[in-house]
Amino acid sequence: MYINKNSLLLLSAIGIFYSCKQTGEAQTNTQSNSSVETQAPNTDYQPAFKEQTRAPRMKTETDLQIDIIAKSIGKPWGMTHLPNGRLLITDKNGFMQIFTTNGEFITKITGFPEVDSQGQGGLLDVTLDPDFESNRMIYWSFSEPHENGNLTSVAKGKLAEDEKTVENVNIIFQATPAFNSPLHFGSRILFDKEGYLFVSTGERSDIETRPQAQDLSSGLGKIHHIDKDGNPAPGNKYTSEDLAMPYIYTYGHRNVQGLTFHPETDQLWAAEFGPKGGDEINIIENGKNYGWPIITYGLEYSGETIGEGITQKDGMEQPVYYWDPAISPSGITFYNGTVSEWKNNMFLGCLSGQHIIRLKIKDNKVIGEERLLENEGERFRDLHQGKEGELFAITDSGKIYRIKQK
Ligand SMILES: [Ca+2]
Repeated sequence: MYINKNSLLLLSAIGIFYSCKQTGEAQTNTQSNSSVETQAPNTDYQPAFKEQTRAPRMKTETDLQIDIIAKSIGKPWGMTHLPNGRLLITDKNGFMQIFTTNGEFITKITGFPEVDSQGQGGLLDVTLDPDFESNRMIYWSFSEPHENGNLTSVAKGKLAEDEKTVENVNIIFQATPAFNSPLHFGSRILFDKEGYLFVSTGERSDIETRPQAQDLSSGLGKIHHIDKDGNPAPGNKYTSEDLAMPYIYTYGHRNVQGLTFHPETDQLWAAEFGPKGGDEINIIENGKNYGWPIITYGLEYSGETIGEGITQKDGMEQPVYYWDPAISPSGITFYNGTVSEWKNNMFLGCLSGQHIIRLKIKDNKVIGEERLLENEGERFRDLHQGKEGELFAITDSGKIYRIKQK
């Protein structure tokens, strides 16, 4: 049969009309099939709103140059960059190292207080004083040995001129009580624009300490807000008159290992590990309760429900986004470097997921998800945007990746 151009148009119009009649359930399936996640969830919990999980798959169009710039550097956990652009990277075993942005080793820094590096503990995150160029002060979080076990602590010290030691070390904060566990230290630290420090802690992954995430007299399972000497930041909602720890900014967290500010809105965003499913990202606002362990989209590792097995409750915040199965988000960062299609996207380093997640966010909702470096077989521990707009990643196997536009 001879088909002219008009008939083709007519046929495609019929096709479009026909496919429109197939909407409803079929289209919902198509949408969920377009997610990067192809495995079934562990639960039949329903999201509180449709953009809360399994966003549509997306793909970076920009040509990327991805290099492993260093290998076998130790057990890196946190990183930042010095004013000259070089990378300052912690090592779980209790020291830090400096590398160039090409991965060349410059120096090892020692002189830190003793750390308990068993399990998830050790020398963890690092950040620079906002006035580093004049005072050379650095701040770090670590699991501190204690007669009752260990706890998440924050210390500060001056980076010596020769960059080989820290001087005048002071422990400024301890997330009490101490507990004997190698797990869930939280431990990202981040300065806000006013010069106050946010510190995340975990609930120590034990049935005994887990309820303390909801307890305002405990430092566990919180995001704290403190000044450079470890005093409560002004404006914290809970005071010691409320029988609360006055350092607490938010509560109801399981184990927050990701903290970052949105480059345009200045909102604080956090990522935390769920149990079996239920990893979350949240927008962090003063005084709010993020629900753990009362509400969660995850299960016990045994498959049992957690508590009453509920996902929503009045007075408790819903995550902006969650994952089931778990991908285990550690360090996170928003991107505002040279890759223009990545502007204001969130990147998350994933441990069990063994990839880097890129999320496109619009009006505080996730509208696209991409998995990067998913064939590397690496546990990505922290991400950091370098001075020249490169994205750096460190892995539990001791590699430094550098990702930039070709
Ligand atoms: Ca939550």
